[in-house]
Amino acid sequence: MAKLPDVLRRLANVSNIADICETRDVEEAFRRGIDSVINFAAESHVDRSILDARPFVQTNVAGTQVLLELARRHSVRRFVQVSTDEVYGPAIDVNAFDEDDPLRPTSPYAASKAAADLLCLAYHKTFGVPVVITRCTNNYGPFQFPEKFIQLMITNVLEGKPVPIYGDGRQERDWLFVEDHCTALLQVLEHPAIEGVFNIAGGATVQNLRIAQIVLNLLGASRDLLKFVPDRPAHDRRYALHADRIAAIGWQPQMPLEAGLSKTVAWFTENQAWWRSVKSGEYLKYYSTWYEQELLKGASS
Ligand code: TDX
Repeated sequence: MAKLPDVLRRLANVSNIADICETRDVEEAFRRGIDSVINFAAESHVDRSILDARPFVQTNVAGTQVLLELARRHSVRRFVQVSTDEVYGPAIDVNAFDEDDPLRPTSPYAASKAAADLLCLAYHKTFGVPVVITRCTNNYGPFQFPEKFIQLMITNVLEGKPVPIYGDGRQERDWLFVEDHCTALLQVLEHPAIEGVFNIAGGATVQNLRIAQIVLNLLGASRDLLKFVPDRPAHDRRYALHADRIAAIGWQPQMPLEAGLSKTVAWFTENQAWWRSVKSGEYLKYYSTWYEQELLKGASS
């Protein structure tokens, strides 16, 4: 039997949970006495799901089912499914979504996360797996993969490259600092008696262009670096969540947006070796396929 650190190292190297199930590593980890699960594992980038939806279904849907099944068999104390505001679709005719609002995902990514949420609820109802689903708004902060908007922007500016802005740049997102998200998840994990769905929001819904301006100011860069590019297909105009339910169990975000952005810019400025190595190989292939081919196809059709 492999030692636990070996198993973790192997898990860290496998991007597809459905595949590792076949190696039985996950089952082995459960046998060693896991009492709770937080499922962070996901393919998470909307643009990549437009290029190829298959790994999103594999990891986000089939992978979640693997974990739910093992959680059921091993009678875990709690199963926290980390989901997303995107499952509700765009918040256009409402100020913000509540946990009981219908799911109307638009991208393949969002649809795969909605499917996983429904599987979790089904495992709760059918088998009594003690599931709690959390739906967070857009995360940002240190170590985030530089395909996401804020990190892509910071690293492109540091490389002297243009910053792609989709469409008119007036889409709105609510931004949640990663450490605030983690404290919310711990609260949900450790609470003695909860179930169901909890929205987690940063509380600041801001246009993309405003975020870009703050980041450019923090880096002392010119607005000329912004490059308006064709919009992402089916781009959700606005996300916003009510987070009263998690507030009622004692959580509030602590990080103001500008302070969080300043911390994030400082981290990426100081940790260039990390992101420069991430932005090589497969990343460069993805970047040119998406920004130099796919987006432009949409514009010319
Ligand atoms: O190059 C870009 N230019 C741009 O204008 C990128 C990558 C993004 N954008 C826009 C699209 C969105 O309006 O910025 C906004 C944020 O984009 P992303 O970082 O791709 O996030 P989003 O599509 O909002 O989805 C995110 O929030 C919910 C995460 O990627 C999901 O994993 C999470 O579930």
